[in-house]
Amino acid sequence: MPGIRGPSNYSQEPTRHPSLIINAKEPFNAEPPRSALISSYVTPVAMFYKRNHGPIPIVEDIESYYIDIGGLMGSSRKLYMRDVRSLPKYNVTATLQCAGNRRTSMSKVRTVKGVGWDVSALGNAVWGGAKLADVLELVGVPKFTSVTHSGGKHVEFVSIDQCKEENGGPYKASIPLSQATNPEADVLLAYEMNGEPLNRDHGYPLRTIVPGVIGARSVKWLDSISIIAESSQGFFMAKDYKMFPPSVNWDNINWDSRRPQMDFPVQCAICSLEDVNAITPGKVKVCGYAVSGGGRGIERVDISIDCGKTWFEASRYQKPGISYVADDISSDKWAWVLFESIVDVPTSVEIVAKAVDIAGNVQPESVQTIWNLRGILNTSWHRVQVRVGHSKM
Ligand SMILES: Nc1nc2c(c(=O)[nH]1)N[C@H]1C(S)=C(S)[C@@H](COP(=O)(O)O)O[C@H]1N2
Ligand SMILES: [Mo]
Repeated sequence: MPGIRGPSNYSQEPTRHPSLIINAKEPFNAEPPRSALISSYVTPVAMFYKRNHGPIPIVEDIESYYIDIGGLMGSSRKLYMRDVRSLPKYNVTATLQCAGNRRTSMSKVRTVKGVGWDVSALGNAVWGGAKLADVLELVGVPKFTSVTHSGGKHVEFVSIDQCKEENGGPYKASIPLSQATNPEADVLLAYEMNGEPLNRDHGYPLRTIVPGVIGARSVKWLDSISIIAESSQGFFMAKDYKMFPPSVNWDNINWDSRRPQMDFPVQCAICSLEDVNAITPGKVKVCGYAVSGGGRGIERVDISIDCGKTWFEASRYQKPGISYVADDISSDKWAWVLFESIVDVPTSVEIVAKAVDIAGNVQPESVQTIWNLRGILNTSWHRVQVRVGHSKM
């Protein structure tokens, strides 16, 4: 592939911010500290979680870099960066969340397989690029197509990185063609993040952004795009990122029995407090994020300090100073909301948060009921313990 190369070892990794919490070194997987995550609505690139399955690719010559687009669409062609840039540019503010966010706390119930994450395997960025619907139209697939004449129903994104799960092959994922050709779905071929060219960690020179869907479908370092009949058979679609019932274990698992996870469910987490914070009695600021998949806004965030017997509502905002209205055109539909509440804490307690989205979906109370062997989609009520005392602990 001209212009870009996927190294087979970790000798040429980019430098990263020293305050990131490293969950795995090779491949590099890291998240920001909780407090840094909620210090701004748009997450700075340096503080954005990094989720990789192999060494970071290297662009050797951006002029000769192109992606191949083909498959079940009657033709194929090469798409250079200048072709992508010639299409209208959109800036979409969208939260990317790894399906493994909060896996560490799920693994405390029963062991799960996968990289451990606290609550910061997500971030909110302004992604700049061309709409995939425009790109597909450019190559002959009209808007709002769900099946092509040759039977194509999915769009597969193939990267250039070398992943051990793929036996050294590239990362792949797909989305339905109907979503890819719907301009309202805001699926992007992005070349910018927060107004700057994507950096290597986040997919330079070109990645997919699929708003409202688990991060695993937003393929970085694109090499090719292909219209295919069924959803991608790549490892991360077919044998990973599927949600199994609690009864399924590694001896009785049947991967084909479940569909690849796409939208993520409603989620929230308190980020102003760690487990276990020692505080002095009195007012405590409880802040965090709430987000739902599929473009569903956040209707409410509830806080409790008596294990869920009574609740009060936190205030929500996206842009500071502007009140957030779920589902309103003034709000960023693909983006998280931050929440804030002042709580009076006289004694040591557990502080709990849960969010409700505009469809009325609520987070489940306990992690036990949603335990699954891959440890994905832990969206249980988020709990932090605070210890009240006058002495330093
Ligand atoms: N090519 C490629 N794309 C990828 C991945 C990867 O390992 N390789 N990881 C996926 C996963 S699981 C997530 S959660 C997001 C993370 O994106 P980020 O590192 O920009 O935060 O990228 C997705 N796209
Ligand atoms: Mo992920």
